[in-house]
Amino acid sequence: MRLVLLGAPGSGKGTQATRLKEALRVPHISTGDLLRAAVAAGTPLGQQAKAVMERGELVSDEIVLGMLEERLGQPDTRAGFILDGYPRNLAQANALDALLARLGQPVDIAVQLDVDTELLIQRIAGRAQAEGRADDTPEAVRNRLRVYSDQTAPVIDYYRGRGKLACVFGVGSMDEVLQRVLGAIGAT
Ligand code: B4P
Repeated sequence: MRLVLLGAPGSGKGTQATRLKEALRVPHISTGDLLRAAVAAGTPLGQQAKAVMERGELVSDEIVLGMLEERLGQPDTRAGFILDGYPRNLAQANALDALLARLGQPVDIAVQLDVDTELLIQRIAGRAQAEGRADDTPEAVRNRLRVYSDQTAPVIDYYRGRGKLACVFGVGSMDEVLQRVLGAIGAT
């Protein structure tokens, strides 16, 4: 199963991907995690990405695609994967299709986690207290939500237009949402 998880910041993509990888037995690839690891390791790429992420903006398409291409080249992705946080704009959606066509591994389905904005803000505020992530400050969160509605929301129509979109209500316990996602992708 090759699955793309779409949703606003705080919608539960990372949370559900962690659970889905157990259920589907395929790796979870999060571009946010890959970028945070590069920042923590202080690589040249991480140094470039750090300030951009802290402002809540998108890291350049070129950097993220390079990282993703390297990850998708690893053998554990042959059985499938869960892509979390990519694509985040239409250019990334097109680049992903081209990359996966080259690999002969097209996306099977994109799942959109639908959560109200007020609840997104509450969830991220909860995580800010618990984890202190550098881009969970109120200003960065406002920016991330703006970037999402301007640049990432059109990606939902991209997959809808290709008949590959499933919308899932993302409010409820984490296990309830997981069951809905599994139902939507026919994996129950
Ligand atoms: P990400 O790491 O993708 O962060 P995110 O959008 O905030 O989602 P995340 O997965 O962390 O949160 P989740 O919804 O699971 O991106 C961070 C930054 O990296 C971006 O702003 C950008 O700068 C850069 N980046 C990443 N990918 C990029 C790309 N492709 N191109 C360019 N730049 C890129 O969870 C949020 C909180 O909600 C958690 O605390 C969780 O516990 C809670 N929660 C989840 N489900 C819940 C539920 N059902 N009930 C209650 N709480 C729940």
